[in-house]
Amino acid sequence: MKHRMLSGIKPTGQLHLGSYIGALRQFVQSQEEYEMVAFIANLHCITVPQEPAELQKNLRDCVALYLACGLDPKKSIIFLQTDVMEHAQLGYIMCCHTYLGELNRMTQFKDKQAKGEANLSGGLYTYPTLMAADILLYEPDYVPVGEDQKQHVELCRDVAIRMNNRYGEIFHVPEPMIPEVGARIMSLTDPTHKMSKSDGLNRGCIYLLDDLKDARKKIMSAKTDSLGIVKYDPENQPGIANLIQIMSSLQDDRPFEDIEKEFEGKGYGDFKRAVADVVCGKLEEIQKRYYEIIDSDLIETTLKDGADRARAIASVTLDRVQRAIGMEIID
Ligand code: ATP
Ligand code: LTN
Repeated sequence: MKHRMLSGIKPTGQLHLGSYIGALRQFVQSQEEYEMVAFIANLHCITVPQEPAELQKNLRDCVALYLACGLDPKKSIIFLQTDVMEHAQLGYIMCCHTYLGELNRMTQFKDKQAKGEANLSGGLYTYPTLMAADILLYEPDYVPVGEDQKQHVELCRDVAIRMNNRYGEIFHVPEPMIPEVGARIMSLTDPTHKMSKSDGLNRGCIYLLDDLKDARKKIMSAKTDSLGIVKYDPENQPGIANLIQIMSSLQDDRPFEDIEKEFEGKGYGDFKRAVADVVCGKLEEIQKRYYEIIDSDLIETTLKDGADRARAIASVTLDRVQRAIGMEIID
């Protein structure tokens, strides 16, 4: 039997090269070998304020991009989180089994709080418990995510193990799967921070739907250093190391030494032009398919079929959990 893999993306904005390399690319590669469950975490989107029209566009774009990047609805289960009510219900149960001390250790929330952002929501604070439910409902063996999500998958494991000890084996405990290369793609303007949609001016972040000319410009003006050598040395040359990672991931995990060799004795201009060619080639391929899909009914049919298949799995898990906890009376 195939092992199962599950992951989700929270499209609070447009998907970018970081989410593609750190996550989406793994989903696509995995669907041959694993039974892939890939969902769109729209409940997670509203943990921060959203404009309804913009949110809807981002969700539709996200489904179209899943498909454009190569997820195949015949092989993978693709659905919208709110189409499967079991997420919210198990999320509440997980929340009731998670300690405040555990939530207080989550660095993503602490970072947001430290930035002094006003009116952070309760949903943002408890979101790792909903994420635990997202995962456990489908009993996956692996959860492919970028480095920033590892702590949340570990929390999910801790709470699942604790509940298994208390109620019997109600959950299958999964492992996070972090890619060796590309787990943390950095901003092009500040290679000490991760590439993110919350990057102020957006010059450090390449969106999958960026105009190709803009994407090229962002790479050509990426921050580098004054050493003038194309070498993978994240400590002393974080900008160049980031570009090497981007190039390697988009060229089927091409070895870093191979890239270093090709650019031996050449300037950063030549190297950046080559990286821009590779990135724009990939974006062009994705965008071509995106425009074929975005106005077609493939989005609706994919989500309908995906939700039916997802519900069939999730309802069995939720029922087992509620029964074990002693919450159910009728069948
Ligand atoms: P952002 O910081 O842009 O808001 P996010 O991590 O909050 O991104 P998602 O878009 O849901 O939100 O991320 C989807 C997946 O992509 C997650 O598994 C995340 O770990 C991964 N990911 C996001 N940014 C990067 C990055 N810069 N490098 C590698 N992986 C990333
Ligand atoms: N929290 C993740 C998105 C996410 C997820 C999940 C990833 C929600 N539920 C379950 C893997 C498994 C994020 O912010 N990127």
